[in-house]
Amino acid sequence: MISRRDLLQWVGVGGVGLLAGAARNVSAQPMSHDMSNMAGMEGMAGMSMPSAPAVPSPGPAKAKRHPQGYLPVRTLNGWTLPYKMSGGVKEFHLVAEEIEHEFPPGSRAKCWGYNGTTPGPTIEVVEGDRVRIFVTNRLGEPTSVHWHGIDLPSGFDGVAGLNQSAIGVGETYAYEFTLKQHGTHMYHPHADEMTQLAFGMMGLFIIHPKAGEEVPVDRDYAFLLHNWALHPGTYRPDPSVMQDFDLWSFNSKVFPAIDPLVMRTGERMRIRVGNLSMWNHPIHLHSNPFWVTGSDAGRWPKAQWRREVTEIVGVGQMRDIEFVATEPGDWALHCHMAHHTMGPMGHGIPNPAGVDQSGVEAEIRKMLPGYGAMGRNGMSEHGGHVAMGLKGPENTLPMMAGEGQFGPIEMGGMFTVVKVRDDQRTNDFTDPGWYRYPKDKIARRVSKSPDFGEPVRRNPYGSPAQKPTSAPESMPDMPGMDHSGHGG
Ligand SMILES: [Cu+2]
Repeated sequence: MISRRDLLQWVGVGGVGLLAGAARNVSAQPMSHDMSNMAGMEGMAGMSMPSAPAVPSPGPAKAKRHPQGYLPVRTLNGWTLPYKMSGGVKEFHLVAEEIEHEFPPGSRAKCWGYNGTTPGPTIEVVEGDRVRIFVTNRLGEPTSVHWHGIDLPSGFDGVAGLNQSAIGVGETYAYEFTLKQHGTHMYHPHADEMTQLAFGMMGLFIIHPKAGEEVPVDRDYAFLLHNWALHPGTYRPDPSVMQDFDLWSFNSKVFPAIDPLVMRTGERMRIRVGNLSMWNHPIHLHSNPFWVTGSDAGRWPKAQWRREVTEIVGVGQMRDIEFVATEPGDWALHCHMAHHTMGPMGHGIPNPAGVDQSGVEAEIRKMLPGYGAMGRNGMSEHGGHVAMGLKGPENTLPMMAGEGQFGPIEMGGMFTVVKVRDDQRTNDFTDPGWYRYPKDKIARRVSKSPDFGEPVRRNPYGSPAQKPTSAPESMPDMPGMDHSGHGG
C-alpha cells in the first residue's frame, strides 16, 4: 500500500518539518498539572494554584505524519474516510443515507449524511493523487455529488441533469479524476440541494500540497458551518426555512457538544472553515490575531496573508486561518452573529426588556402551568432557569447552555474553545480541562457597590427628571446599599 517513493517523500518532507520545528522550539514552561480534580472549580477564581515541581519538558516530539508526508487534518467531532489503493488509484466509497444524529444530548434528529454521519467523513489526499470515489445512494430519492472547488473534467462535476444522470435509489456511481491543485474543499449533493443540504449532506475534501509547506503547521483542524431548522418538539429538519434557523453548528454539533481545539503554547495551528449554510458567518478567534492564509485556492502566497481577528466565511466559501499561540488559556472561537451562538428561540415575541411582567406572569400561568416571564433585565436569567431544571419542549435545547468553571457560558450554537496549554504534548488532542488561571492574571472583583469609584458618565437618564427611583428587580440584595440612584 505504501510505495518506496511514498516513503522517500515522507522522509524528505518530515525532515524539513522536524528542522523547522526545532528552530521554533518554544520556551515552554513545563508545569505538571493534575487535571483529575478540576471538577468543583467554581468560586476558585483568584485562588493561587500550588506550583508543581518542574518535570522534564515533553520536548519537540514529531507530529504523526501520513506516509506521503502531510500532517493529517483533524475533523472537529468527525473522522477521515479510509481508502484503499487499487492499481495506483486511491479508492474511496461514500454512502449517502439517512442517519440518526445527535447535536448534543437532548436534541436528536433524522438527518441525511454519508457513511453514518453528518458531516460525512473527510476525504484527505495529496495533489497529484488519482482518486476513484464510489457513491452509493441509500436515500429514498436520487442524489449526486459535486466536488466543490475541485479542478476536474466536467463529466465528474456532479450537477445532476447537467453533468450526469442522477444517482438513482440503490445505485452506485464512480467518479475518477486526478488532483491538479491543493487546498481546502468540500463535497455536497447537487440534486434536490435545498433538502439534501438542509438535512446535513456535506463533507470536507482536503488536498495537501505535493511539495510540502514552507511554513509548517503543528495542528490542522477543519470544520463546516451549517444551520438547521429543527423546530421545537420535532425530529426532522425543515428544509423550507430560509433564515430563522434553530441550530447553528460546527460540523453538525452545537455548543457545548463541539470538541475543543487543543494546542501547546508556541505551536502553529491552522483552522480550515467551510460554509454550506444559508448565512455568511464572521468567525472570530479570541487570543492572538490570526493570518488568513488560504481557501479553495490552496495556501496563498505569503504576500497575500492578512492579519485579522474575525474573518467572514461566506456561503460556499472556504477560509484557512493560522495563528501561533503565545498565551496559554481558554480562548473562545465563535461566529460573531450573536444569534448564531444561541440555541432555539422564538423570534416573534414582544420585546420584554424593561417590562414589569409580574402581574401578567400570574395570569399566563393559569393557562400555561410552569410559564416563567423573563427578559426584563436581559436574557441572562434563562441560564439560571436551565440550571434549575426548567424543561422546555421535548427534543429541544435551551436557548443558552454550557457551564464554565466560573458559571454559565450562556452560548448555544457556533461556539467552542481553543485550549492553549504550556504542557500539551505533541499528538495529544485530549481535552486538558479548564485552564488554571495564575492569581495575578485573572479579572477580579474589587467592589460589590454600583456606587464604586467616580466614573465619568454622560447623562445616562436623558435628563435629571427621568432618573429612575427604583432599582432593577434582579439587582442582588446587598445590605446597607442604596440602590435609588441606579436602574434601568
Ligand atoms: Cu454565524
